[in-house]
Amino acid sequence: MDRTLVICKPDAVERGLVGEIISRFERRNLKIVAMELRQVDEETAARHYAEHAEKPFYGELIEFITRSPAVVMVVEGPEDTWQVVRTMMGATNPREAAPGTIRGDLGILFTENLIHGSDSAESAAREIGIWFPGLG
Ligand code: IDP
Ligand code: MG
Repeated sequence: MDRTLVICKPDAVERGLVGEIISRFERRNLKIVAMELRQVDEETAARHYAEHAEKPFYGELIEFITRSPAVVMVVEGPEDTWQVVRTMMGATNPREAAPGTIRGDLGILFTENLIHGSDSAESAAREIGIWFPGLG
């Protein structure tokens, strides 16, 4: 089996869309193998988004991801789960996200785009290690 990290960002929790997002994974026959509602601290946010530290939107991104609780989870499927989840998420900018995707159906803002999913197998391993260090 193959795992990826997903975060239902604070806007998803605030708007009550976590159930909708989880339902989509369940209907796709992906399994949730770890899940926690968590107030993200600045240090964890900085580790998670290290690749964006120099980007102009970084400050806004950290402020957003730490503003209220997020639901962090590990999702499992048969193979390339990160890719399946990314396809279900849609484009980063919800304005460009296709209808039928999570962002394309539910979102409209760039920073507040509801969901994070690892962007490669390597990212998935790194991010699962950050958020669920105890997970074998
Ligand atoms: P991803 O979440 O689709 O992998 P990344 O490029 O890794 O997209 O960016 C991380 C997050 O930073 C995005 O999900 C979004 O919340 C935010 N973000 C990315 N680019 C921009 C931008 O140009 N303006 C505002 N926010 C952005
Ligand atoms: Mg990314």
